[in-house]
Amino acid sequence: MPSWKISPSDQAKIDELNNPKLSKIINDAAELMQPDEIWVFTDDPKDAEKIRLSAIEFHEEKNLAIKGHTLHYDNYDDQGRAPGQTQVLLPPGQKLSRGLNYMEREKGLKEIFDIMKGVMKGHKMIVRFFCLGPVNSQFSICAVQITDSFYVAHSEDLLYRGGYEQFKKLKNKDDFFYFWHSQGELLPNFTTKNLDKRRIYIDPLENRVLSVNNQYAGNSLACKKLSLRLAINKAHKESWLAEHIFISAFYSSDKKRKTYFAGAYPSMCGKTSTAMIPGGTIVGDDIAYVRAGSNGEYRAANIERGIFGIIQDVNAKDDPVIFDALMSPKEIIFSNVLEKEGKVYWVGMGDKNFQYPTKGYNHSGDWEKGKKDVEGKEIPLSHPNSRFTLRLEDLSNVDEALHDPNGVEIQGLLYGGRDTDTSVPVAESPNWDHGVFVGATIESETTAATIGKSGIRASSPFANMDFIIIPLAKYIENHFKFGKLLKKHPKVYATNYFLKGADGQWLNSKLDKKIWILWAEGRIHGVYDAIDTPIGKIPKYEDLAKLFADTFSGRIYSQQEYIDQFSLRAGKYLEKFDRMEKLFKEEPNMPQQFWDELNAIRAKVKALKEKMGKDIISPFELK
Ligand code: SPV
Ligand code: MN
Repeated sequence: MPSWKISPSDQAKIDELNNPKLSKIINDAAELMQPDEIWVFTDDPKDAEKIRLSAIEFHEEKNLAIKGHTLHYDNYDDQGRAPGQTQVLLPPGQKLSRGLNYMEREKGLKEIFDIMKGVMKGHKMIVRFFCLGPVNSQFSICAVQITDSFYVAHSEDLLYRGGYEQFKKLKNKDDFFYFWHSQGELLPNFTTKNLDKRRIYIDPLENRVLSVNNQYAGNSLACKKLSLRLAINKAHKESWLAEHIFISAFYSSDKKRKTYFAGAYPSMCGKTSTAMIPGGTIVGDDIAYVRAGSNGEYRAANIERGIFGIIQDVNAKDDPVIFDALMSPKEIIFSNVLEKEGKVYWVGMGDKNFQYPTKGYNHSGDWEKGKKDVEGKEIPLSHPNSRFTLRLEDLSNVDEALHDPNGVEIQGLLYGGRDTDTSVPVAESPNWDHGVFVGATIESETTAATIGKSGIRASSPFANMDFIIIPLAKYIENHFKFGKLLKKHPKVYATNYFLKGADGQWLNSKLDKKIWILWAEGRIHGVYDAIDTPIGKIPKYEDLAKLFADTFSGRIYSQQEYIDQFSLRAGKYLEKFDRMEKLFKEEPNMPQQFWDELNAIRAKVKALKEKMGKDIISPFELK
C-alpha cells in the first residue's frame, strides 16, 4: 500500500490519460518524495481556482487590497537563478561549454535523489499538465509539472496553457517533458529553509528536470527556464530553434503596416520594455520556439501565455501599459516587493515627487529605510529582481495572434546587451550570417537575475548562454544552418540602449528604443536608406531627426546627439572582437562561418580606423 492518499477522482484523471510512462513518473515521484496526498489538476478553470486559493491557504501567497492581487516571497538568498547549484547531467565523457556546470549523470542523480528523499513529507504533491506553445500546434511540447508549491502551480497557471487535453492527443505517448520540484522544508515565513541543499539538475536523457529546495521562479517553474534547457536539446536534434526571445508586432506611424519582430536580450537589458513599446502589440516576452515555415519564413510561437516581468522601474511614464495593468483588479502575483497595509511598492514606481514608504515588509522581513544586510549593504525597498506575474490577455496591448497554432512570421530580429562603451544604438546586419555573428557575440553586464556579483561583462550568445545544454559551437552552428532552411530571412538588428558618453552619462532616454524599432520597421519595408559601415548599416541623421520629431511631438534630435550615439568607436569594437576571438577559440568545433564573419568585420574596422587615422569616426564621415 502506498503511504500517500489519492482520491478516486484524482486517480481517474491520471487513468484517463492512459499513458504508462506518465503513470509511472507520478508514482516514482511520490515514492521518492513521500507526500501525504496527491492532487491532480486538469484544464478545468475550477482546478485553477483551487490552486489559487490553496496558495493563500498554505501561506505561499497573501491577498492584497486590490482584488485578484497576491504577494509571494522567496528566501532573501533565493532571489535569482542559481547557476552554481544548477547542473546538467551527462553520460561519462560528454562535456559542455564555458560557464555551464555539468556532472556525470549517475552521480548527479544519486546526489539529488538523496536530497529529494522524503522531501514532501507533510506536503501535497500537485500534478499539473501544460502545453508549451499554442494548443494543437506543431510548435508545441507537452509537459508535466510535479511540485509541492502552490505558488509554482499558480504562477504556471498564469504563464502557461493547460495541457491536460493535449496529453490525451499525444501521438507518441513518451514525447513530453517532466519536472519534479519541491520547495523543501519551509521557514516560519514560508520561504525555503535549506538553500545549501538547493539543486536544479537537468537530465536531458530523460527529458526531465529535478529541482529542490528553491522557490524563485527561474529555478522552480518547470515550464520556464527548466523547459527551455530541454527544448534547446530537442530543437538541436530536430532542426528548429528554442530561443530566449520576445515576440511583438510594431506598426508604421500611419498604422498601415504591421510587422512582427522577435528579440533576444539577457536579463535586465530591456527585453520586456522593448516587447511592450507603446503602440505595439505583444505575443510574448520571454521564450519562443522557432521553425522554418512552408514558404521559408522564420515562424515563432510563444511557449507562454503570461509575463513574469521585472517590476523595478515600471512606472506610468516609462511602461504605461504594464503600470496600468498592475494598478487594476485582475489576477497578478507580485513577488519580493515591499508591502504596507495591503499595498505594494517597488523601486522606481513613481516620479521624483512620489512618497515611498519608509517602513514595511519585504524580502528581508520587517524593513525600514537604511536597513543593512549581513555584509553591511543597504537593503533596497524592493529586490532589483522583484517581479510581477500576469496573463498577457490581461494587458491592453495583447496581440491577436497570441494563440495562433501557426505562430507568427518574424521579419525583424533584434539583439541587444548592456554595453556602455562600444555598440551604436542600432545597426542592421547586411545578411543572415552577419546577424548570427551579432547574436553569438551579445555581451552584457551581469545583473541581479543571476545570483552573484552584478556589473561584470559577460558573453551570452543569443542571450541564451545559461540554458545551452548542448555544446555552444553546435548551438551557434544551428543558427547558421537554420538560415539555410529560410527563403525569407528576417533582417537582423544589433541594438544597444545603454551607451554612455565620455562624461559617464546615458546617451539615450529609455523611450528612444521606439525610434530604433521604427527605423528598423521602415528599413524592412524599404522606406529608409542607410549608411554602410563595417559593423552594419546605420541610420541617416535626417531619418532619425524626422522620426524623433514625429514620434515625440516635435522633439529636436540634434546633430551632436547623433554624432555621440552613432560614431563608430573603432577601437572599442576591435577590443570586443579580440575578446570574442579569445573566448570562442576555447570552444571546440566552432563553425567556420563564425570565424569568417569575425575576420571580415575586424579587417574592415581596422582598415577604416587606419584610413581615418583615428579611433572614433563620426557617422557624417562615413557617408
Ligand atoms: C530572465 O531572467 O531571463 C527571466 C526570469 O526571464 S527567470 O525566470 O529568472 O529566468
Ligand atoms: Mn528570460
